Amino acid sequence: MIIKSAEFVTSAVKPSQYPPADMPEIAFAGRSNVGKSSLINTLVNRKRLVKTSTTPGRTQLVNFFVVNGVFAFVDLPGYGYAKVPLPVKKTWGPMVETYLKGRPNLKGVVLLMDIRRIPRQEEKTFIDWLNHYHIPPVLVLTKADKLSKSKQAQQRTVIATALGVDAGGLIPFSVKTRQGRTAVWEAIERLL
Ligand SMILES: Nc1nc2c(ncn2[C@@H]2O[C@H](COP(=O)(O)OP(=O)(O)OP(=O)(O)O)[C@@H](O)[C@H]2O)c(=O)[nH]1
Ligand SMILES: [Mg+2]
Repeated sequence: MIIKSAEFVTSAVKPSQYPPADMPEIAFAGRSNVGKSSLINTLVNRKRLVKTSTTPGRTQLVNFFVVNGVFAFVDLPGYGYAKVPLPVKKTWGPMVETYLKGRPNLKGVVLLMDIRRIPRQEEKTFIDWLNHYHIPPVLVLTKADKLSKSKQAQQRTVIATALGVDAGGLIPFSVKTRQGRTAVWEAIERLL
């Protein structure tokens, strides 16, 4: 994918604030602090298109970006971070669910998981839920630079088993080394 442009469009909490559904869209989801905003920046070769944070739970809105003027990326707020205030937690579920269920131009969801963590019920439920709504998932294992190549291979198998998916379908990725960038793009291009 050759990136000619990447622009922030808008932030939304409800459908009336979404931009028009006039181009194919890919959303990025995962626990807070897993590296969603960092992945988007790496994909579009920009350092700060999307704000990343040292404070987990910073992305609390549905943020829309347009790439090359022809498709959109959506940075979803992270889930499961304990320090997010309760009122924010209560709006997270409905806000994300409303987006995922009601977006006619949504072509797929990139689900990010930390390569060092064994996914729990949350991730499994989310994948089942995506399947139920016929939204194809792309599964990315972030922060791969934190593990050696052999440990990465091990974790990939452990995570695949925990999720009940094929290990080949899990893409190890790192912002630091850019490992996996091409593979993630290939998966996204297939969906677009
Ligand atoms: N070592 C390493 N650190 C990473 C990687 N990706 C993200 N990080 C770090 O993890 C932290 C969180 O990254 P973000 O991209 O802001 O995560 P997020 O999922 O968007 O977080 P929220 O918006 O809070 O849900 C930042 O300090 C990043 O620098 C990676 O591949 N390797
Ligand atoms: Mg973020």
